[in-house]
Amino acid sequence: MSKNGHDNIKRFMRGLIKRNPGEPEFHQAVHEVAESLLPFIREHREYRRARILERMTEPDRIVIFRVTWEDDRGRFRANRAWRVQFNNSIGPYKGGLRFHPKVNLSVLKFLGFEQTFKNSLTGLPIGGAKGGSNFNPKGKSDREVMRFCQSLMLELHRHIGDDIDVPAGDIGVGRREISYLFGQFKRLQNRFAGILTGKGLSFGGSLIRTEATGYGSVYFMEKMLAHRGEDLEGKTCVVSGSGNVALYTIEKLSQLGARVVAASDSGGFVHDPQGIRDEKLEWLKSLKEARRGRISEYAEEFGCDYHAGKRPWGVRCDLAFPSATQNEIRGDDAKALLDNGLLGLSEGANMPSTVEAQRRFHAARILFGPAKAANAGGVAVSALEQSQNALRISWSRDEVDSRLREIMKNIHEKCVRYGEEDDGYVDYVRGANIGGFVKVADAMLAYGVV
Ligand code: NDP
Ligand code: 2IT
Repeated sequence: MSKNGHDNIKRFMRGLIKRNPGEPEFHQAVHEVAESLLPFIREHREYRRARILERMTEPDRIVIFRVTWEDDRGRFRANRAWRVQFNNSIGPYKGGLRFHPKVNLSVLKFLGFEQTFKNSLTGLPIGGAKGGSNFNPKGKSDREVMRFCQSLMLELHRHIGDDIDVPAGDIGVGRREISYLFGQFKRLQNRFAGILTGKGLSFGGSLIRTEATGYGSVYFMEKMLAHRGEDLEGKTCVVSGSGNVALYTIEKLSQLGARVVAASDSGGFVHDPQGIRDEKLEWLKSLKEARRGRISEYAEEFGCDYHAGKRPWGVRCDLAFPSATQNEIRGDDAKALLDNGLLGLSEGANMPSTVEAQRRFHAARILFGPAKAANAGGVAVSALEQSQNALRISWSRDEVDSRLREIMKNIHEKCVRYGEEDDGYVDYVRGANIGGFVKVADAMLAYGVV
């Protein structure tokens, strides 16, 4: 990039940081996008004149509220919750809710900003949002989680709706939480509508939604490999996390002939050189989905190594699937992966690679599938759930899965269209950023000064 180009980004970021002090995750997400987009915008006068990127980095609105609830011992508890409605230019706001003690406004703004581009990439009519709370579901009883969710919905229901904003799950928010939230919404508004996705199958949920993010991340990797004349067969893989995204990434990888040798949680990682598959995978699913146990129990059950307090990136692999949280791959982790011969990485989590890690992956020219492309399968099937709800029908597993495959293929094509360089190398980061930007930006231009 020219000196002028660098100065341009610096100037833009200075303004953004000044307007949004103390929000490092938000700065990081915008910086990555600005690096791809500012040179592109310079070549398109209409976007420059309309100050599109300045406007796209300002959320439409943010709702912040207190959630008061009572724990099992009768004590009063208070948490904070947010809904960041980032951009509804191409459809109603859409994006998950995260319950985790480290949730703050910076994290939710980065997630909402990313969501706007991701949702556009799916080709479906969904705007970008994110929300959540600093509530920690770990160690809470089902009743406590229910009371918290009901109290949260008491406020949130005023701000969401099937044509307004449709939340879903994310870290700490799965089927149980969505069910409590949906039940409370229905009670408050006396109407049954698709105002949340990831619902139970008996009350409007879609087949494949549970699997969609993990499956989609693997389908995206398949497409990147195919573009280089390779496939998944026999590849050794490392997955981080053991939650919703990780479990179904592992499942699809093993179905497609790859071997997953590591998985993790916030306590550490397990290394199973034989591969996490078949009855071992089913055991892990029930450990995490039903019993809410720790990954260390997998090592005890199957007699493999457990590394407490460590991330899994030192394990030799061909392919990596970070599927836990933001900034979980640091510069030294990226170096370890590359030194071990990493071929490709698909980001199941949102922004799992630090700036330094991304720089190393880019320099090594590996297949790097950025989150907004690689993990878009989850929200895409959420949008399919919305369509089924609106039509009051349910599609079969095969129908939803084949639509998901088609969507991931189209996202891959968009990334290639905007990210392919003269020598055939595809910069998927640039491709996803520009590919996601154009549709939203054109809608904003059409609306005039809004
Ligand atoms: P879950 O809550 O189901 O699982 C999260 C997993 O990541 C758990 O294994 C958890 O371990 C681990 N984890 C969470 N925070 C940390 C941390 N700070 N350090 C280390 N490990 C951590 O969440 P999901 O699987 O739904 O989400 C995982 C990632 O995927 C997130 O980045 C999310 O934004 C992204 N994503 C999710 C989508 C979805 O459809 N659910 C869609 C697209 C992206 P522990 O249990 O010990 O906390
Ligand atoms: O980050 C994400 O894309 C999600 N957590 C899923 C959002 C959704 O609306 O399904």
